[in-house]
Amino acid sequence: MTTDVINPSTGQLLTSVPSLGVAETDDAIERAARAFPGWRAVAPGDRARLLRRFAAVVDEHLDELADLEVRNAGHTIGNARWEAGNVRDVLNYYAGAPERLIGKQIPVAGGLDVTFHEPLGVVGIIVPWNFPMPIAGWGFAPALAAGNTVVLKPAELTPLTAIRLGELALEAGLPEGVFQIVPGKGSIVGQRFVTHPAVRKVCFTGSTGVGKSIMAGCADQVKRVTLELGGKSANIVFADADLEKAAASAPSSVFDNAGQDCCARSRLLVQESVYDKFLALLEPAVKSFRVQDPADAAAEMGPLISAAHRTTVASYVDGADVGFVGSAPEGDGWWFPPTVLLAHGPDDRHWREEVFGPVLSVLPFKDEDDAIRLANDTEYGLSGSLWTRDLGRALRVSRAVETGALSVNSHSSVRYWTPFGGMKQSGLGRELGPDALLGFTDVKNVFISM
Ligand code: TAP
Repeated sequence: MTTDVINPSTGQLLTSVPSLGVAETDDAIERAARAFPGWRAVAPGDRARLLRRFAAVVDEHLDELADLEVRNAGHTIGNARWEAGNVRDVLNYYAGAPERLIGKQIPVAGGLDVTFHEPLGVVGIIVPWNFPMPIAGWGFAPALAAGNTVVLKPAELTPLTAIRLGELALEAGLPEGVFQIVPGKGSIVGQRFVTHPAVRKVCFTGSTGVGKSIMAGCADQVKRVTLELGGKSANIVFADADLEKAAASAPSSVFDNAGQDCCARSRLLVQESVYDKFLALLEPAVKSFRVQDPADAAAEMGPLISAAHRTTVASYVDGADVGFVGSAPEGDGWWFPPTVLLAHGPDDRHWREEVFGPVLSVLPFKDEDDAIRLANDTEYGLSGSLWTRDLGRALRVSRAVETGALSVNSHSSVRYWTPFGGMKQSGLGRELGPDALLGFTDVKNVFISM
């Protein structure tokens, strides 16, 4: 079977790729299981060198990978280049790990007690369509560094960069079977990762609903699981903030990647004393946001991923109180303009649910307590921002907001050397930074009697 891959900027067919069934998925998993003993036995320095070589090969193909992502996912060329560079950087970062997976020596009577960070075996990684390259790299780089072998399922809509990364890994010298791409449907390939006993851990990024079913499925074999799920992050603007700076950066914090970003600051909370002033600053910033051919270097936003997704996004705008709207190309492709909706309370559907599109909901708040209450009034807890010049408030609110990543006077959430992941129903476990690595190992304690 094959799947058609579509360019979302034009709606045209790009290519077709294989869509694997259960038997082919089992073959890949079994190859990975056979490759595991050899890969875990590779000397730490040699495993580090192979990962650095993989990073170098990715770097040599950076333009090609970025171009593929522009065409397959509609990402702007600026973002796509950053994303390919992020795979290289994550590989280089975790290439430092094989030589630093250091256990403990614990004092005991009558012998020696030492701990080891043992690799798990085969790790199954399930990737969504919104950030195909980085999310793949955040899983496979630490998994491989810790000595595991990997089977990776890209989203059916966006398999091209993952398939290319699989080829580049072989070109870099990773042994056969250590890192395999298994394209196909989530309900077939992804499900098999959950049920096949040789897969010892599943790393899933995607919707909260599918994440819950994967967690339930993994319980049957007490399979390790990392979940990176949805978000409905708040961007809180206090009256004492640098309002010009906060307004200038608010559009990219939600419209970047056409809002198809789990960290999108899609709930804007503005202190009521500066609400009108802030919206007046925000309007020109939204209207001048450049939505155009993502291959154009000036583009700030491309199309949505599919026609079906555009219909879903539009359903949140229908009947809502529209504040103002930016512009988007007409004609072919799944375009949608940046849209600001005025919320009338925290029960509005567009305020509560993850839209996963270029739609920003705005609501005023009274004071610090009110802002914290509204920000936390959601099942999600992934990301967020707050804007203030008061350091005490910045710390108080940062500690009180229930999210895994928060930025003060900034919208950045992701650095490959700092932890990233969700609280509440936004996820389980952490990716990136030092915390992710140990999630790909089990601690073994050995006592030697003397
Ligand atoms: P999903 O429909 O959940 O799909 C994500 C991945 O899971 C795809 O590869 C999909 O395969 C696969 N999948 C679907 N059903 C499955 C099943 N029953 N068993 C195993 N795998 C299955 O999400 P999406 O629409 O692609 O992505 C959007 C969602 O992901 C949003 O909610 C967003 O917030 C979340 N997201 C979160 C993060 C982080 S870091 N927290 C990052 C990106 C996205 P196919 O689609 O190929 O069939």
